Amino acid sequence: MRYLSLLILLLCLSCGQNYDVPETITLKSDWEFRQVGDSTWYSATVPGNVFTDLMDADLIEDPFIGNNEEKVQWVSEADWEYKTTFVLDERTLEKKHLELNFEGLDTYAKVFLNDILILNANNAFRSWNKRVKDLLKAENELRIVFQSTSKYEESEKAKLPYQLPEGNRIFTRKAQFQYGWDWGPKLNASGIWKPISLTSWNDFRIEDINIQQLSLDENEASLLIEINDNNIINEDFTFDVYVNDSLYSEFKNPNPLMPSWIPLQIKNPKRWWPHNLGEPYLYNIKVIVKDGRTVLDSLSIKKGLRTIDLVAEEDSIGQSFYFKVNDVPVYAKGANYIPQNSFQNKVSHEDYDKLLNDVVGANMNMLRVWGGGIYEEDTFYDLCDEKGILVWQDFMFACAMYPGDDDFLNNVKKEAEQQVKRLRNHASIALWCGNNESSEGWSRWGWQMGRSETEKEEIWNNYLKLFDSILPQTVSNYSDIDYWESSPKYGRGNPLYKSEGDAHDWWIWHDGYPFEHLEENVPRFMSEFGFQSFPSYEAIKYINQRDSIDISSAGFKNHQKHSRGFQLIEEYMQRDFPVPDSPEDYVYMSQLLQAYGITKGIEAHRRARPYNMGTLYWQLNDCWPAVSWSSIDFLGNWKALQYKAKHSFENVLISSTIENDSLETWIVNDNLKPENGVLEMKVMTFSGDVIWQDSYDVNVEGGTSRLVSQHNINTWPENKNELVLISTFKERQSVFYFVKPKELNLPQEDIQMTIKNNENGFSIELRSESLQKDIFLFTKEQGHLSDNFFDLLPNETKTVMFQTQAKQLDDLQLKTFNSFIRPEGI
Ligand code: BMA
Repeated sequence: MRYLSLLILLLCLSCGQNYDVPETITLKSDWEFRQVGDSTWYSATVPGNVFTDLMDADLIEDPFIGNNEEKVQWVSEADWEYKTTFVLDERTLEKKHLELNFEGLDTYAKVFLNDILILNANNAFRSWNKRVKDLLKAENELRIVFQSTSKYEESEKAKLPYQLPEGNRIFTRKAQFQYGWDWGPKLNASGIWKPISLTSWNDFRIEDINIQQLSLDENEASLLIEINDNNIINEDFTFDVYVNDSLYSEFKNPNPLMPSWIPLQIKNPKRWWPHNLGEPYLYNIKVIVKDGRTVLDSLSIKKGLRTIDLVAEEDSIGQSFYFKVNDVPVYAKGANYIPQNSFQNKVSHEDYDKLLNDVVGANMNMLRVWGGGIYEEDTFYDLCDEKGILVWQDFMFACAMYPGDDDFLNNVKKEAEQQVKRLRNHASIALWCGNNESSEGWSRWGWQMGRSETEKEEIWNNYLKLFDSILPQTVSNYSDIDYWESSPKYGRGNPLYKSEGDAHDWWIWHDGYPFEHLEENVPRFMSEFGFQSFPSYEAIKYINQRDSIDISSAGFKNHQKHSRGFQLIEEYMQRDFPVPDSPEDYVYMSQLLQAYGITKGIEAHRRARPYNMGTLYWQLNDCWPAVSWSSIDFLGNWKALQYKAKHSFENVLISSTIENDSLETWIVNDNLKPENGVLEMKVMTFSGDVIWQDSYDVNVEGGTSRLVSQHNINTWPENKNELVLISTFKERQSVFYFVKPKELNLPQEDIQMTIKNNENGFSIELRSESLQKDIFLFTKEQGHLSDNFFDLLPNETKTVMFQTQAKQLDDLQLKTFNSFIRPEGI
């Protein structure tokens, strides 16, 4: 936004105004690094981290390949030193104020400016500002020494008379997943992970703007713009406020010693909505501060006007858990989000844009930023605002109990203040949540075993200090967002998990329960449930650095971080699917298996609306190429789940299920308006012979789910494994099978494929005389298929668009689930 200052500067030149705006220089060049004690310096990238710098210097191999992760563990145990030099002109040196801004140092860092220690940083989630006018010269050196986190952690551990679950990571305020997770490598990075800049100014600088929404109705939005600065305000200052580029008011500051509060009314305000319910409209609000004819500073904020509430109230069932946006209950559909790369500097704006487009493209309206990762970059929240994606934001605490000493708590308090203030203007922020699974862990994971009562009390009291006092107070002091102590409210060991608050259902996967369990046990809001699958062929080839699909190499196995992961995939596959021999087919089947289980859950949750008001599966994305619960792999490829979730998340969903021999068909309508139409249902054989059909006039109110048809399945012939139900309602179609995939007696029939060039790539037409289930198209060419893993109905043509830069599509191949069905008796 400082660029805006420069723009204004140029404009002012042309309109006769003076300017004296703050100027910012980003210190990103000429950085070098070395291991502390070594004599050789190597070139470094800032922002960055020591792993990627070592890779760039060819000193280590890519830890995402094969077993390389193991070979680079020494890097985290060493201390590292970074330095740069920068030159300042006289004009800058003469400014009244000069401040160095460190947006993120990971983690224990001593910062020296011209050999003087100016900062001792100890929290990767905090930013640090240092006034340095007295220390700066024409030629300067900035040097930062990072101490390995384990040294500090060991010394903190020694101070405690007991051990806290889980491991030493709890002592260090940095991304917890970097210590290794069940989907991610142990790559504990250190370095300058966010930009460093130098800002200089004379009389005035805006530090931060907070736009409070005092009231909002059809006629008017009443806002209060709070400008935080550290300046003495001259009585002649004016604050010009622009709304969408039109001058709204020229405000004279009434009280020179107070922060500036500017009231702002917007008539007939347009609201911000999650994208599936309306337009995520954003106002552009700009403040320009002037002293007479001199422009001093300016800042723009994109502000969405909406109300948002978490409704967690006692009701006849237990405790509700749902979000209301603009007073309308919103069904939350989406996934849990983790960092996109173990090395944050490798995540580009384009990566954020693509992933969040994939979120919208799959009809999701909420992401949960999970507590073991990072508070995301501004870009992430800007894009969520723009694209209409709600964000459930965890504080960065996960699956552990944390220390309760004053130093730790004060450190966290400052972190929370900075983060809540940073994110409070974002329309997308729906909730702040204290931690991931710490409360559940304490109650249920055996963490209390072998501890004295006093010890337990102390640990739990420390938990309460942080999650029941410091964090909720910070959220309410600095924002109007709701706070939730821990996700889930209850673990699956407590039967209340189904009737109160949010739930994580890990009976599936961790406890090996069949997927049907999800249909039988629907909670009020499912904030986590998931199942693993293998990543794309491309990701597997990357891991092995070979062109063939090898899923048994030692290097590949290192990319499965769950101790029973392979075994659980196999068990579930045997239960519901055929188990293919070839690795290539096994990968395909694992993705179908994951999609089958998770969409079963999504649809059961949605059918249960309003008992259940949200379903967020675990997990959207990966931080490295891996076998994991993700629906989009590290390279951005959509797995079967992402395609199938797209259908299961559509605002209007036709969903069928069998309850005690009764086929029940539901229509779920997440739209605000009613949906009226005719539901056509037909049961047919795989070659298209219709054996039953019916139609129903249906009216489903907005924001409801309705059972629209019930039919006894025993009225149809015995061979349910050769039948399919096709239901259509207002151009939406659902395909439903009566038996498990492995029991289907699907015919073997040819598929005709016609490929045609078009402006954006290729169109692919497919046709077959009998039903083909789960057709998977794949090619070496990069691009995106409009649909994949779909069912092709008998004698119907399906056209898929392949968006790509490629000029040829010679290697397009397909798999069909039909080919895995062995004719009976063989
Ligand atoms: C949930 C998450 C993560 C974990 C995932 C899969 O509990 O919160 O901690 O990676 O399960 O085990």
